Amino acid sequence: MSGLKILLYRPPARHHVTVFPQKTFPLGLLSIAGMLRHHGFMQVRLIDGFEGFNGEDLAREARDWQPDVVGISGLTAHVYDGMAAAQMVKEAAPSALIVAGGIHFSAVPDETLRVCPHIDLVAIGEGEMTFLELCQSLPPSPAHHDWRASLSSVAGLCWLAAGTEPALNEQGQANPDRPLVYTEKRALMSDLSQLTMPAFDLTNPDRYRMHPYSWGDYVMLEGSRGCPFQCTYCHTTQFWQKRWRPRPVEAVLDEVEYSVQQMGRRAIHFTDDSWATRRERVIAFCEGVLSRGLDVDIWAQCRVDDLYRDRDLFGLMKRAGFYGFLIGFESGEQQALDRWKKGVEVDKARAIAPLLTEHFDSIIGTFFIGDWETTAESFEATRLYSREIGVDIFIEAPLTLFPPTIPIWKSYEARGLKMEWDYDQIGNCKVILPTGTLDRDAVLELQKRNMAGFYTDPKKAWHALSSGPHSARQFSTMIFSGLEDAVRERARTTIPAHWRGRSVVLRQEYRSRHLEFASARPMPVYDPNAWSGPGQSAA
Ligand code: B12
Ligand code: SF4
Repeated sequence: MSGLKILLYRPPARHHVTVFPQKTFPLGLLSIAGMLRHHGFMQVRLIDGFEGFNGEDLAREARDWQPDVVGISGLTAHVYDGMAAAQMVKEAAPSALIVAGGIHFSAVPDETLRVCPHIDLVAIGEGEMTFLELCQSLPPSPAHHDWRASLSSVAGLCWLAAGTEPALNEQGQANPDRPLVYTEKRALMSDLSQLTMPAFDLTNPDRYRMHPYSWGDYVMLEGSRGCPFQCTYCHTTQFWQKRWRPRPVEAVLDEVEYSVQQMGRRAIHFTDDSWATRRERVIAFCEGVLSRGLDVDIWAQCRVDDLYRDRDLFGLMKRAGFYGFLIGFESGEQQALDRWKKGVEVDKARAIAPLLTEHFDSIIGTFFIGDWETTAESFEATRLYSREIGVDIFIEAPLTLFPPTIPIWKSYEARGLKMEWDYDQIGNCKVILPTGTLDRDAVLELQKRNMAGFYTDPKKAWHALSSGPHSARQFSTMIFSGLEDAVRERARTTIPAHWRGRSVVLRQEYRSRHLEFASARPMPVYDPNAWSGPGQSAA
């Protein structure tokens, strides 16, 4: 058993997540914690921003407990809060080694380390094995030792080389002369049966909600990782490397059973990008739920083509507890879907629409405002299409280009367009891009018109409210969370930062530093093969 003290942190969410539950379990960190414990690291604590904690709480915990390693997780929406937290932890516990990981930091390790020198290293990619091996390789009080030497054989890490020049330049940023060091590339786990049960006991499950205003008996589980498709706008394709890896059905069923029997949770939300990728798994899972006598409500994200293939299984799925799906319909124009390599046909969606309505009480349809080729007619086609297939919840989101560049970002830059770098905007999907025929204002106007048209249409409201309890809850949540976001945004812009705490002041500083850094450098091109061997400089 190891005495290493490990503190994990997920920064808070700044905005409501449209219709999604705002307060979701930090599954990535819980999975890492489960793996650590399984290998004898019993001193693991977790502070979750989604539970209402922030950088001040993390720093307090770090001061009192003096952890050896602090792991900070991050989507693009969490970057500035994560960096502010790293600085506050370093001040509170100078001997802690600070590791940033997760989908955003993995994409831009260079930028992360240079903008926030308090982050010691970035763990790139899938986290369980990297973090475990990192902890196994560290000496006690790692930051006071030569941790770089200890970690050079752990795959999937990146740090700034130790140097004789000062660590920080006059602006307080990491010295640009320090080269970057990548260890060997971390491969995805070949077999997800190696995963252990997430350490749910590190959280207070009652703090999480399927929706902010309802459902306290909720839990988030994972059935598979990744997606075999390669839609041109999707960040998942890069992080999970276009591979779909299932967990054993029995392990997933064990977790469902544990959730019901040990945690008293029966509203299950699957995080899978594409839950129904394999027909035989759909059958095995549903039959397993029924044969184990589990009384659950289940929600998952599925693709149109998978649901079309399995339309004869809708009855079985319903009996197993499925009440609804999130489906990425994306567009009512087939040529747009083909352009984005979606691999889906609008006619298949039309064919299953009545069956979906008949069997499930909540269909959330996501659509997005497309690329340069999108026209005013595309908006109208999408509006009509969403009505035709009868979604209960309609989400039309802007095309969001996450770093590192997906090809579409470069195509916009090549047209001479000034891109938005602010991670508060990108991370919360608030960037509006122009198209070949529409400027930003026109795009925003059309999007608002489609969204407002849906939510102010009494027929749609009645349809959603009368479809069933789940759909009614989601519809009302959508309206309430939108209002709450507007109030919170107003508070942010009117209450001075220094009244709102040090983490808010620091997050603003990191935002400015990042914007300065980004304007001086082009968006890096994602190249998964660019990593050099252990200990070599890649700068
Ligand atoms: C569930 C989910 C959510 C949940 C919870 C998100 C969360 N913060 O945990 C909810 C519904 C709240 C959500 C919201 C949003 N989401 Co979301 N979400 C997902 C989804 C489907 C699964 C995430 C998940 O739990 N995976 C399973 C766990 C095990 O994986 P993981 O969290 O990535 O953790 C692993 C590694 O990343 C790594 N790791 C993670 N943290 C750390 C930390 C350390 C120290 C280390 C070493 C490793 C490490 O190790 C973990 C285990 O391998 C992903 C898609 C995907 N497949 O990744 C999108 C995804 C993460 N979401 C995305 C987006 C865009 C959003 C929203 C902006 C949507 C919106 N329009 O509002 C919001 C942002 C919310 C916010 N402000 O925080 C994007 C993120 C892109 C980006 N660069 O940020 C993704 C990738 C979807 C996509 N295809 O584009 N989301
Ligand atoms: S199907 Fe969904 S998860 Fe898969 S690549 Fe396309 S958008 Fe991403």
